[in-house]
Amino acid sequence: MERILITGALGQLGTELVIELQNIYGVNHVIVSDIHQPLHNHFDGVFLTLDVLDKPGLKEVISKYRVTQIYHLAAILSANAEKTPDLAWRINMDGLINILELSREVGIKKVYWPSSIAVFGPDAPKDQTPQHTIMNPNTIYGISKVAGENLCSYYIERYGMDVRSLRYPGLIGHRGLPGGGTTDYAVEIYHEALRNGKFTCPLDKHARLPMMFMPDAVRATLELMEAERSALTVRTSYNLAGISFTPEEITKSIQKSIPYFQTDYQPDFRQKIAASWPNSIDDSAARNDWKWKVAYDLDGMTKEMISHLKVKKQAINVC
Ligand code: NAD
Ligand code: AKB
Repeated sequence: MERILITGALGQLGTELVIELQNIYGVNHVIVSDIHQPLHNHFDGVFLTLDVLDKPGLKEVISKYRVTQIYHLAAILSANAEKTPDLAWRINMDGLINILELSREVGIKKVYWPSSIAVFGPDAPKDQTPQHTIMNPNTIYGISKVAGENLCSYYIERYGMDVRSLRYPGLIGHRGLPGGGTTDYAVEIYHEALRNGKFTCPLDKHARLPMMFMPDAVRATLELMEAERSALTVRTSYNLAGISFTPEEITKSIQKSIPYFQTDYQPDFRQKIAASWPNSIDDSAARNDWKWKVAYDLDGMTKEMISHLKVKKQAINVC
């Protein structure tokens, strides 16, 4: 019987992944944790306040709940990381090494840890960025993700552990709000389209970035975690491709449902980060090894985002 611990579970990804993991393993087999308390009673089952820098606290939880798998999501994302690089490094790196060390000590069966397209810096090929290529990230977030990937690979090689990872593109979902990334604009734009009919974009209108709708990202995560270990050839983190688009293109997609919607552009420090990242990703290793296939395109995602956010807005108006 599996018992799953999720760290950083109140974030954009955790909010969605918890629901699917609870569906698979049962509500009482998923231990939901974050450094913060939930604002609303989001989740059924066990919620714990847990700081990933608190190694003894983590150890106690792992042992008390006889945890068998860990999804380690706690992190500081790219835009926030540039504001406090020292804190971002500590949370992203010390948090990961705490999880890997405790997993080694107690024999956790599988660890999931997300990486990011941020591992690629300005020297990497921009289009269809390959799985294995020059990386040289120039953000503290990207540097922590490259180091984290190598750390995971080290624990796999040295201790025979089963650690799995995906390099997510920017994730777009309607359940959780994003937590300080460069790609957050692609979530905020939908909220603002419905709220105000206009949006001020912090990126340039032509800033093309790899993105993915949340249901695809959650499915990719679960498919990777369920894949036969012997099929996995990438020990660091798998490239994962969804949709690549610019702020101008997502605006046009939204205008198909909300014709009066307008975006204006006031690029800030996030544009420099975006400019250092790929335009699109080659994920053939994921497609070959565990048969990954994306489902949503830009207009498909836009339709779903608008219809779910409209329902949410109506519910708020009724309250
Ligand atoms: P998020 O910022 O929305 O959530 C991160 C969560 O971690 C927050 O709820 C925060 O409270 C928690 N946290 C921060 N410090 C903590 C600590 N010391 N101890 C415990 N919890 C702590 O991020 P997300 O979008 O949910 O991302 C989850 C993971 O996926 C991260 O590793 C991120 O790098 C990766 N990722 C996300 C995206 C994306 O577009 N959202 C893309 C690529 C990779
Ligand atoms: C960010 O923008 O920091 C994240 C990511 C792509 O890792 N969304």
